[in-house]
Amino acid sequence: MSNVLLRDRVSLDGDWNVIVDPYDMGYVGILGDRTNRGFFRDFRPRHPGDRVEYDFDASPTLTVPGDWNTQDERLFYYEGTVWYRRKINVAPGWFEDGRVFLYVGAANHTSRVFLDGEELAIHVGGFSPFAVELTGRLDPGQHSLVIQVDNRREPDRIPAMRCDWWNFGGLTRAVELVSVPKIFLRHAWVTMSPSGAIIGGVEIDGADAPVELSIPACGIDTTVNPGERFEFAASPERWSPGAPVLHDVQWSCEDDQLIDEVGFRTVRTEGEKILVNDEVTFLRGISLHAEATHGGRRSQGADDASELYDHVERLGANFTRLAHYQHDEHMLREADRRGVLAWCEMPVYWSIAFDEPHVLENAIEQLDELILRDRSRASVIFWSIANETPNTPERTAFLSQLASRARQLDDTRLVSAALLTPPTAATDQHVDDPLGAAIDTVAVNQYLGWYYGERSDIATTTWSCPHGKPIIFTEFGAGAKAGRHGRPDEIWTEEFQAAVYEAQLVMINANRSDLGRGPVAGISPWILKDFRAPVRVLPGIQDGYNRKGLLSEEGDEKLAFNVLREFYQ
Ligand code: GCB
Repeated sequence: MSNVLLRDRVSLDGDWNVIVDPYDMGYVGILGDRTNRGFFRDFRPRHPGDRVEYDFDASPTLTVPGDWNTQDERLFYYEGTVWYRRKINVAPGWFEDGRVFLYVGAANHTSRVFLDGEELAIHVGGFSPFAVELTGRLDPGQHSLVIQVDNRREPDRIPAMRCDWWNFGGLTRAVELVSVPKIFLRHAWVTMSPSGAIIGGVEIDGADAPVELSIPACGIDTTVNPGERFEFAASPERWSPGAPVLHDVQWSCEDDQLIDEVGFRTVRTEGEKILVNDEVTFLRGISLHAEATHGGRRSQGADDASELYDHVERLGANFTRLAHYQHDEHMLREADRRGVLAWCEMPVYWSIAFDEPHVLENAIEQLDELILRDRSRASVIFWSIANETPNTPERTAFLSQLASRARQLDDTRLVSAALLTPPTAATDQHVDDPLGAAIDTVAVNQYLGWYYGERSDIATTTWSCPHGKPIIFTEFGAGAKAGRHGRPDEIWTEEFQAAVYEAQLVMINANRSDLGRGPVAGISPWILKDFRAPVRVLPGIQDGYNRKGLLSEEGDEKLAFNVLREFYQ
């Protein structure tokens, strides 16, 4: 279900009792089969001789939402299963007439949901939301809700065995009960097509019934048919980067009603340019991980989103790359309110099992969960299907299918993927990846002046691709430890990082498509803030952090922050 933030909800956030279960014995028995006496039964001894070898009531707690790694030192590097248990006390009268769903904002990576001992659902994917219907199961009284969360890295998961970020485990986003009427609006979305029409769709659950749609700013007050795409001509005041205008959109169907705030803007490409509201727009971006501005923990919720976008605004960016997975819905709503464009991304990162049909199936599920949730957000202009994947026929076939699926669900936005450039020092960089044919913009992660190439050559480097499409530098950058100073040729100093930015920005200016100088239509340097990554081991410098942030992990600005800020101003 989508539009959950617009609905009546009962929060299940707070302390949950947890059992850490590295061998998964709360689910499987000694011979590897599913046990019937697993932790999900939430048993308590009924008499002194009763053999129950676990006890949620006496077990420690973790705060939900939150990663487990930064809440308990012993779980810092933990990858495995943790069982979460929360009692739900249902008062008489609750949920009597309508339906009720459990909604989990994100649980990394695979989770199973149990209510009163019964297994109800499994969800695969660590960053996208899911709903489980509990209608008829929450009579007045006390209930046991158990969620098994397992963040192991596995070859057939997405992402798979390796990535350059912390594998935060747990119920990392809000967990809520959502009540809706018997017949309800399961999905309802509206946006603006590239030609400026108001388009959208609606799906209802429970019965077939007409849906009323009212958007006063568009002069729309009409009935729309569930399951069909609608399209209306209208000219509302536009949402645009830096000038975010949101309009009331009201949906009603039988007893259900949703009131959303939606912005309308167009986005399209023309040759090597990107046009927003038919104006050629250079993307002044910045990349972000979902990590809070303080404490090196997973970010979640409206407050973290607002703090992250405060920094984005101070930088003067008009675009954010939300890497490398689906971020919290609050991030996109914040971007809508602030007038900042956004790139949403799938966790198809580096090498995954591109030849496994069930992996493609899961990628499609995860993509659906992202697009169905965020299709009405004006800020979102890109669905990105992958980051730095190997150029093989299996990869290209897999990602071409994801690109088609994205367009099937939403053909109003651009589809892209961040590609690997061959790590060469050449000053005429040619990005030739067959995936370029299947996507609307060719996004390139390039590390000239850091992983390869002389800094002195950066400024004169030129870029091309065989597809005649806009190129976006979705990454460039250099590492620096905040507070470390020295000469610009001394690695890890703020001066070194600032000098790489200066050279890159000269080159970027000389290749900008909005100025008619080349194919580069935008940038989102890597990255706003230092972020945790277990692969970053250099003592005294990295200490478990990727140091390419413009801000330290505590939000202190490095010199490069101002270099980019001045460029954006
Ligand atoms: C990349 C990856 C990103 C890494 C970054 C780095 O190309 O896309 O996830 O964190 O480089 O710092 O090396």
